[in-house]
Amino acid sequence: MKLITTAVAAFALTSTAAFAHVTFETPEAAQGSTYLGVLNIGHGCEGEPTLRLRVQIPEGVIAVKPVPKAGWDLEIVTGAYETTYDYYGTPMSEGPKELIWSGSLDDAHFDQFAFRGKLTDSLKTGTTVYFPVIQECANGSHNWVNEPVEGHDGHGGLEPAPGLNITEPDHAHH
Ligand SMILES: [Cu+2]
Repeated sequence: MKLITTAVAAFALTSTAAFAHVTFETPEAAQGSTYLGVLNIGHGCEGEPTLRLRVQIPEGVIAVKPVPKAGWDLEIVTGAYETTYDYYGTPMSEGPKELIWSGSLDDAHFDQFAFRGKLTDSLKTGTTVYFPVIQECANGSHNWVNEPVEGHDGHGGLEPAPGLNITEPDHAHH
């Protein structure tokens, strides 16, 4: 098991089809853009409903705001960033580091959890940024915190973290 120890890992293993896991609806976004991250929750835990979803915000993604969901409690854990970022002229050195939704999602149902955040220039074009997700159920949890492994279905201790590919900044095309 290879735990993600840095927020940004090499842009290499992106072809892993992850239809049943926790994945981003839009798995790529431009450097410097404001990203709407929509997480697909494909299943619960061995048939059990999901009771809590904890989404960790990697370094370099700032000013994050979660989208509230009816029937779910929402908690925002804030903390210091590793550096001070410029947010449209305002220095920003702290903010949301983890988003926690608490409620219930049946294993037979599908749902999405969303947030918006600024992808700073510190996130390099051509890399994949991973958002570790802990999915808690009454009978245990899925820890989507690993780098994807090619050719592995991603269960049994190798649950891949949802990844976001950073593409060229929009102004590069002008
Ligand atoms: Cu899965």
